[in-house]
Amino acid sequence: MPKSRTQLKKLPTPTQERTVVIVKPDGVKRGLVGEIIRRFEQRGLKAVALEMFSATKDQIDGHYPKAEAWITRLGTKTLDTYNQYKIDPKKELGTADPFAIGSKVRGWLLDYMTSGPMVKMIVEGIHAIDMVRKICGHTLPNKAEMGTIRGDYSVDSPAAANRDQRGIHNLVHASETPEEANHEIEYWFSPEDVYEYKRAEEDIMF
Ligand code: IDP
Ligand code: MG
Repeated sequence: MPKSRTQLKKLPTPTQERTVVIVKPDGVKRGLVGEIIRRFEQRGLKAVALEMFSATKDQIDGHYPKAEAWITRLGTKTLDTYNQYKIDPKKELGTADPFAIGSKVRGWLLDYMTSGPMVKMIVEGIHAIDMVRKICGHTLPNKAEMGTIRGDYSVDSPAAANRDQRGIHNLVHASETPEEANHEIEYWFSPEDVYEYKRAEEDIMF
């Protein structure tokens, strides 16, 4: 017998995802927690876990990937910006090796992410991982489009941050891939932190 439309509607869509958003210390200290959460909610994405916390360096060390490819990519992003603005990485950082630069940046990140309280949340919705990244905007505030959180509220760049030997202040963290999202959900939340509920619009939107 064919399934009724009602039954089909109850099946979860294959693109329903959960992702992790963390309002970083600069976002909390600038009073942007509400504004940041609002942007996800207004898009139709749902907060299913939410908490203020402060992290230790060890915890942040376990949060960010340790794979060589990830660290090299972090350094490559910096080198791209240096090329664009004709900054000599050797003069600025003592090396032009992307892995060495990525390792430095990763270290600065531990300081940044432990410099004050943060707010962590799990955001759920259709294509949540990519949608949340889009709402956050480009990693580097100097490249982030207007209309995104980073584009509307931050102005930092690798050139400025690296000179001060600190992480780029870009207000939010958001998981980049399904693997990162799964790791971060397991890492920062227990099953009892997560709530299931229906938003009023769900019947109309889907
Ligand atoms: P993402 O946060 O957009 O996923 P990633 O490349 O994963 O970006 O980098 C993690 C964090 O490291 C960034 O959000 C930013 O705070 C910081 N960061 C990235 N590149 C640099 C840099 O060149 N200098 C200082 N900090 C950086
Ligand atoms: Mg990332």
